Amino acid sequence: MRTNPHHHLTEPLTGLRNLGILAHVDAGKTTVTERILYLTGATYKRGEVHEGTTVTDFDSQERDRGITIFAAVVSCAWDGHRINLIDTPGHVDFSDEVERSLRVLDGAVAVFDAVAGVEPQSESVWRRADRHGVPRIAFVNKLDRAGADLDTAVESIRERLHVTPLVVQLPIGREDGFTGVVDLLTMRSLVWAGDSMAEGPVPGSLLEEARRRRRLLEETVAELHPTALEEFCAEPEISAPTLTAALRDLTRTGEGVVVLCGSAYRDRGIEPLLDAIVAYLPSPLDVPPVRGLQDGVEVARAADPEAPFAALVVKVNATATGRLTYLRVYSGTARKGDTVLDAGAGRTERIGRILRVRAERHTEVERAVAGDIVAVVGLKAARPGATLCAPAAPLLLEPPVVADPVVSVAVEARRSTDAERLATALARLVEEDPSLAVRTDSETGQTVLSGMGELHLEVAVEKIRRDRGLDIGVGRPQVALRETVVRGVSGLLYRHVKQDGGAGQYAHVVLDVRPLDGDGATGFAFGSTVVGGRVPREYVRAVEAGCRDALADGPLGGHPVTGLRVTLTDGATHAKDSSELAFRTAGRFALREALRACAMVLLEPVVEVTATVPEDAVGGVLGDLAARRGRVSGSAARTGPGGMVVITATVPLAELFGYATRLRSRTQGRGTFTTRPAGYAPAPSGAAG
Ligand SMILES: Nc1nc2c(ncn2[C@@H]2O[C@H](COP(=O)(O)OP(=O)(O)OP(=O)(O)O)[C@@H](O)[C@H]2O)c(=O)[nH]1
Ligand SMILES: [Mg+2]
Repeated sequence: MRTNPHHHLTEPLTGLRNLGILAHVDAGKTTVTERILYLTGATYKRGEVHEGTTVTDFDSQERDRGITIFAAVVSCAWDGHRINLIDTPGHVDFSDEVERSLRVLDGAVAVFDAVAGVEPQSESVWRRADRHGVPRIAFVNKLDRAGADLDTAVESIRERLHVTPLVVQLPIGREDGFTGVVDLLTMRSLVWAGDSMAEGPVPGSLLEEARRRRRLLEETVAELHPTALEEFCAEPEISAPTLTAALRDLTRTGEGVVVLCGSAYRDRGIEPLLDAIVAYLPSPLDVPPVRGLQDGVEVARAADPEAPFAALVVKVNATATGRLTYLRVYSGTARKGDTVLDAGAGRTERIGRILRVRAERHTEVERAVAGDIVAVVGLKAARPGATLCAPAAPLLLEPPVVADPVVSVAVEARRSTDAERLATALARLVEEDPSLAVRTDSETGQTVLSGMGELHLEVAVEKIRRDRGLDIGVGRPQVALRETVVRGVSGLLYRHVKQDGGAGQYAHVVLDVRPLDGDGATGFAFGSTVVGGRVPREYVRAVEAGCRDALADGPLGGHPVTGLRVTLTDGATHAKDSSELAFRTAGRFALREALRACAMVLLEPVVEVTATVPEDAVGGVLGDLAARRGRVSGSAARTGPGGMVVITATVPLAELFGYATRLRSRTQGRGTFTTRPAGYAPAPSGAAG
C-alpha cells in the first residue's frame, strides 16, 4: 500500500490535508508522525524518538531530551492526497507552538495513551482546538502496553472531553498480544506482522462482539445524523458509505469524534489512521474562508488561487545559514520572485525561493497556492504571526494569540567581550519565538529573558550555547508577578493642562476604577459613560490608550496591572488646545494616580500539577506539595494506571522550580508530573519579585 514518493501530484485543493498531531507529553505524537512518513514513502527508515533519529525532532536538544520542542512541518502523500503534517510539542512550556500551529490547521489527530487515557495536557490542547474550531479524530496509541485498554480510554474521552466517541475499530488481542483491529465499517480484520498488513475476515471468536459494536456505532451515529437515522429506521443496517459520510459530517461539526486505535511503536494501526485522515478531516476548501481586516473593515477571503495573495507566517527558523519562513497561504498564489507586503509592519519583502518541506530534503516549487503550507527563503524580517499579502490588496489577518511570559531569568555573557554576541543571539531567538521576551532591568541593568516556564528558558539558553558556542551565566528563575485592584476608587479627576505659549495641551478626565468580576480575573476592560458629547469619541479612545500605557507598571512594584475595569465618567475639552495626545497623556496619569489610591494586591502565577506516583510515596509527595504552598484538589488522590496514584494540586509556580528533581528522588525515579497554567492568585506578602 506504499505509494510512490516521487509521484508528482498536481492535486486539486480537495486533495490537501493540513493536519496537526496533538497530545499530552509522550503520548506518541512524534512516533505516529514518523510512522506516517514511513508508510507514505516520505522516509525509507523508521526513526525512533529514543534513538534520536526521527524527522520531526531534528533539533539536537530534542534528540538529547527525547521530547518535541519545536513544531515541525513535513509534507507527504497518501492515496492521491497530500498531507502537510505538523508534529507539535506536548510539554506545556511550548504550548504557544501548539497555539500557532492550530491557527493554520484544518484538522488534527489527537493522540491518547491507551494506559493513561485523557491526560491534563491533552485536555488543554483539546480545548484550544475547540476554540479554533479545528475538527479532530482520536487515535488511542500504545495499545501494546501493559494495562492498555481501549474501552477505558474511550470512556475518559467521553467524560473528560465531553464529546461523543464514535469508535470504528475493535482491537484484536490485548497488550503484548495486540496484533490488529476489526474495521467496524467494512467488517474486515486488519492484522499486522512485521512490515506487512493483512486484510481478512473477522476472526470467529470476535464476530459477535464486532457485530455488537457495529450496531452500537450505528445507533450512536443515527442519534446524531438525520440521513443516517432515516436509513437506520428503514433498513436492517446503515450501509458503510452512509456511515462514512455521516462520520465525515459529524467530525466537521464536532458533534462526534471518530476513534481509532493502534500501536505506533509497533507499526500497528497507522494505515487505517491515514485512511481516516483522508476520509473524515476537511480540505482547505471545506473550512470557512479566512477573515481579515481590509482598511479596518472585516472581509472574508476564499481559498481561491485566483484571488489576491494572503498568507500567515507560521514559523521562522533563523539559522546562521539563512532564514526559513513557513507560510500558510489562505488565498491567491505566490510565485518565486514576487514582492509581498508585511501588512502589520507596512514593509515589503521579496520571496526568493519556495520550498515544499520533505523529510529527506526540501524540494523547490514554482508557486504556492491558496490552502498550502510551504517554506520560503528570502524573507528578511517577517515574524511569526505576520500577514504577507499582495501589495495591491492589503489584508491583515488576525495573528495567533501570544501568552504572557510567566518566568524570567537574568542572563549574562561570562566573557564581557561576548556581550554583543549574546544580545544578537537573544534578539534572533525572540524573532523566532514570540513567547520569549528580552528586556533590560531598569534597576540592575541585567538582561532578563522571559518565557513560558523553566524548561522553555533552559532550552532557549542552551540553544544559544550550542549554536553560538557562548559561555552564558544564568540567574535563578523568577516568576512574573502582576498587580490587581481589590478595592477601587470613583470620581478621580485629573487635569492635564499646558497652555504656556505655542500649541497647548488640555484634557480633563474623570475615572472610576473597579476590580473585574471574578476571583483572580485577569484582563482590562474600559468603558465610557460620558454623556452629551462632553468628550468626543476619538478622545475617549485616546484615554483608553493612555490607561493601557499606565497598566505597564503598577504602584506596588512596577509589575503589569491586570483584572480591572476603568470607566470614563466625565471630562472637559478646550476648543483649541485639546488633542488625542493630550487625552492619552491625561488617561495615563489619571489611571496611575487612581491606582495609587486603590487598594492593590500582588498576584503570582499558579499552576495545576498532576503527579503520578507510586502508592508508597503518596504521603511524602503530599507533604512536599503542602510545603510548597500547594492546595490539593477535591478528589485528592485517585488510583491511576498500573497501581500508581494520581495527585492533583494547585501550586504557585514560584515553588515549582527544581520540582522535577525532587519528585524523582522522592519516588526513586518512578514519579512523573505535568503542569498547566491555572491563572493568578494573590501572593503572600513579601513574595519574591
Ligand atoms: N509501548 C509503546 N511505546 C510507544 C508507542 N508510541 C510511542 N511510544 C514511546 O513513547 C515515548 C514517547 O513517544 P513520542 O513519540 O516522543 O511522544 P510525543 O507525544 O511526541 O512526546 P512529546 O513530543 O515530548 O510531547 C517514546 O519512547 C516512544 O518510543 C507505542 O505505540 N507503544
Ligand atoms: Mg514529540
